[in-house]
Amino acid sequence: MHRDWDTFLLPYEQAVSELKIKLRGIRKEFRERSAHTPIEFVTGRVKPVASIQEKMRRRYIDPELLENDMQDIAGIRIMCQFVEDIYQVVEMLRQRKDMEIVEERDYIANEKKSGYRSYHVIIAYPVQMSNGEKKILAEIQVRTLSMNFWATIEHSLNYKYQGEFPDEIKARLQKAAEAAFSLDQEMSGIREEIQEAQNLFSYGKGLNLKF
Ligand code: 0O2
Repeated sequence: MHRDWDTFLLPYEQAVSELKIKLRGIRKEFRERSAHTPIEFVTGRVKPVASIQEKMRRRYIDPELLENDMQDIAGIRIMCQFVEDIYQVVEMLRQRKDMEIVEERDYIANEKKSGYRSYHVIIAYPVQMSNGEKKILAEIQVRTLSMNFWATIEHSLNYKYQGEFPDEIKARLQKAAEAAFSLDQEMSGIREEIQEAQNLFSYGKGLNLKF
């Protein structure tokens, strides 16, 4: 099947741009109110064509069913300070009227064998194109900074080992994943202290105080 990838990916690019703006807007809104923001930062990408093709081969995805069977062509990542923020963000996503949640995968309560943790939300998102509305699927990954640190490192090692990690590296990565999660739990334990300090800090900035 011949596909014009540029045309195919247009609504996905539109969706990623819109979602980044909307989610960054939430962060801004919290900051304006000087409240603790559950969103630390947001990134997004459209999966490169080579990665789409590789995943189609690996997962035996029928090219005719690509739009339905590959849910992460449009990908958004929301980074949070605390695990509790993740669930607040997910609840905000559930309440939104501009997207429909089609699936949720809690890889925090059910971490992957690799040690991977994140909360995945698959949404159906309507994009207004010149020839009408197109609903596309997008994957929103919500994770703490610490989960993101681990996933980024593991992902880059994956390129080197193509998923076939030597046993020692695999074990070290699993250990590192537990250490990262333990950091999250420690931080959650002193969350109120930290947030109080952060509120003081942003209050100070508002008054132009130097501290
Ligand atoms: P990218 O864009 O390079 O990150 P599968 O990919 O087959 O395991 P599935 O069903 O497509 O799984 O969806 P899943 O597992 O909910 O989410 C896939 C995405 O989650 C991956 O995208 C990663 O971004 C992330 N992810 C899942 N498991 C791991 C893991 O063990 N380590 C890391 N670092 N990330 C993981 P892709 O396809 O890798 O693309």
